[in-house]
Amino acid sequence: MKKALITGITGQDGFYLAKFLVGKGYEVYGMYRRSSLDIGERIDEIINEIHLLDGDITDFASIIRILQEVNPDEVYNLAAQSFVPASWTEPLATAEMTGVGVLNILEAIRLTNKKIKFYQASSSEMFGKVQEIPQKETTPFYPRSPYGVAKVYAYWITKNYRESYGIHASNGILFNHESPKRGKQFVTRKITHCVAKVKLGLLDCLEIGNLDAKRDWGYAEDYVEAMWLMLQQDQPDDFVISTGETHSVREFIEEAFRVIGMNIIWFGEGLNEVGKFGEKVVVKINPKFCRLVEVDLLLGDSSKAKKELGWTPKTKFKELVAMMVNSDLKLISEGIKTNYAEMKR
Ligand code: NAP
Ligand code: G4F
Repeated sequence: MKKALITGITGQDGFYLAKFLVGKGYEVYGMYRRSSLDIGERIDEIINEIHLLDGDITDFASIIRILQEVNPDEVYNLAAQSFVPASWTEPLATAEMTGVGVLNILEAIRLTNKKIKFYQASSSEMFGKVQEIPQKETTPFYPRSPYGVAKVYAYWITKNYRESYGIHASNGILFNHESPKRGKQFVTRKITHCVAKVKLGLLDCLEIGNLDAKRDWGYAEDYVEAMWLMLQQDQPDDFVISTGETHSVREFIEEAFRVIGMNIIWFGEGLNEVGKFGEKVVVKINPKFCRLVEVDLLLGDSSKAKKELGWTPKTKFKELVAMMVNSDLKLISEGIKTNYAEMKR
């Protein structure tokens, strides 16, 4: 039985990857940070099928302890401060977690067992102010946030440990991927959660930032398979994982409202633009959700992953939006705890 260690097990991807690896017959170990709150919310349904170990990727000692205890065949590093706006308010913590944390893991692998295969959760945010459309493995990086800059460091240190020490270390350059398990401060889940509340009469209006930013949105469950495939290759390498379609925040909102039977129409311009259903304003702009600098357009070309890994995305944009809206409708109407405070960020 192969053993896999997942950092960031309590996050969106941690859940889907753990579920996928358990399904493949792996013994799965997850690293989680000690918290004053219950850590189980996302991983509840698989908690009895995995082993949890407390540690922090900024704490080198805890990584060494866990590697010695588990001796995994594969390590998937999903842990990061992953919310882009928080990287401006907490730039040093972001650099430590999202950047240097990766070096901690690689160094721990080098010291304990160089045969461990390593996956790094790299990001399309590294392309930032895009130098080419679509973006592929050879597109130059131009990060636009402290988060993006930290991910560029993490990308290069992963590549460097591969070249310097022969470690099987791969970067998955994943474009945005979403699901019903997505954190509620990210735009897709914020939209689907608010739209569900509007439908249930619990909220009048969705407050949003830049309507015209475009993203290549895929489904997280499809994307974790690509992570695993990268570590099954004879040689480590770097791969773009994306759908090859881009949509604006505006289109995501329109589609989410369509799922609940509301066709919204836009009026006005700039900060005064509103989305209306009949006479009722159901979307308005709040500048506090706009960024210091923006990543305007992401669109990935994952033909290398298709050719070399045999990976393709399965879930289409409209299916993803419907899945997320319907899940939020169910969660809210069943009265499952939701955290509105998170959306105020
Ligand atoms: P997420 O839901 O925010 O999960 C992040 C995970 O990292 C959480 O389990 C979090 O723990 C953990 N974590 C944060 N700091 C840590 C630390 N110092 N030590 C140990 N664990 C720590 O993110 P995600 O969407 O699943 O994304 C997974 C990874 O892929 C991240 O590295 C992200 O940057 C990257 N990525 C994501 C996307 C995307 O669209 N989702 C695209 C490209 C790359 P807590 O629960 O305690 O906070
Ligand atoms: O959902 P977002 O916060 O995701 P973002 O910034 O693209 O980052 C996500 O994807 C990256 C991959 O490219 C990951 F590496 C990263 O960890 C994270 O998972 O914002 C998407 C877009 C942005 O352009 C933002 O300005 O939506 C725009 N937006 C408009 N109104 C908003 C809002 N974003 C948020 N979070 N909240 C808003 O109200």
